[in-house]
Amino acid sequence: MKQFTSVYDIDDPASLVAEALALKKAPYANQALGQNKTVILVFFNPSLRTRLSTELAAKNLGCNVMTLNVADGWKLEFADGTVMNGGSAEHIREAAGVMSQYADILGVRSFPDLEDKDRDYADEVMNAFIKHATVPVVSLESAIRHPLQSLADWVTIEEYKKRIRPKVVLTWAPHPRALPQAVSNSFLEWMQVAPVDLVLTHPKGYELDPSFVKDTPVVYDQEEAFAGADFIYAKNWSPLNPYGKPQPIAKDWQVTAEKMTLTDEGYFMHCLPVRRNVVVSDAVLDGPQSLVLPQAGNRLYAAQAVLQRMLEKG
Ligand code: AN0
Ligand code: CP
Repeated sequence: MKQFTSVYDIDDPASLVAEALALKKAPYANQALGQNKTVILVFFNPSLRTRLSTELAAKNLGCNVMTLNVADGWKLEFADGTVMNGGSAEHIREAAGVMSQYADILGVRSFPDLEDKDRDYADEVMNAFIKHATVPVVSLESAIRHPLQSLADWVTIEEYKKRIRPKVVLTWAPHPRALPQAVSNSFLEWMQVAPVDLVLTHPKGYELDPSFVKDTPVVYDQEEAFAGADFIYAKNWSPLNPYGKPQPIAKDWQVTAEKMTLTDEGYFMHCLPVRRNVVVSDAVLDGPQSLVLPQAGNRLYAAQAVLQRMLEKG
């Protein structure tokens, strides 16, 4: 596996889910695989879960792991053919080429700037690393996707589902800041190929990109969407139009205990970090229906399954 950036990099995503669940039972079974192998994780943006779970996943496989948190001082140039007489000190061609000599696998996190949709959706940073690195690249969340999160989400749904084909609802929820669409885009992509009935609900004006929504049913009435659901997956995202500019929106899209009663004793999911009593009420988050901690726990086995495949088939 040369890259892990979306569900389309995987021929058999259900098998990858099974591999993650197998690793959960025996996380140290493949420690010889990573012997004398090095994983470098580059973070252009902050992280709690992705950084720690991916580091631990690499260590569980016996790898060395080094994390580079990019501070403002390291200005990388991504465009080709530029005259570098401005603020950028180093080009991705050299940076990726150098890091590839120290690493067997490179992981990269890079958020969108939420100013220019075309530029963000070109996923420049992730694609530049893939182009110029000579080792496999894992997305640790790009401008438009968060595949390790979605894989962990699928693993969690697999563990907790009470019927063969559960109803899974992705709902928009309020947030005080403009957030990326990456988690939601990816969740749609992975759930579209998972054995679930997927429904998307959001206020008018928060439509996601059609290339990600595809034929997923969109319901503008949140309570109608929640009816009979097995899993409620909440996430805020900023609008595509006007791009990255949150609109004043009634806070009545918060997920509450009352709304959860519309589901079929459904579970609550969120990728974290979550704003309490903005995105979701304390009663839901602290109640028995909340899966946010097991979901974050599964980030470890999702990352480990992906790294394992890269080490085996890289
Ligand atoms: C980020 C986002 O929405 O993409 C990271 C989520 C995993 N969220 C925040 O920055 C709050
Ligand atoms: N869910 C997630 O990716 O969290 P971090 O931003 O803390 O890595």
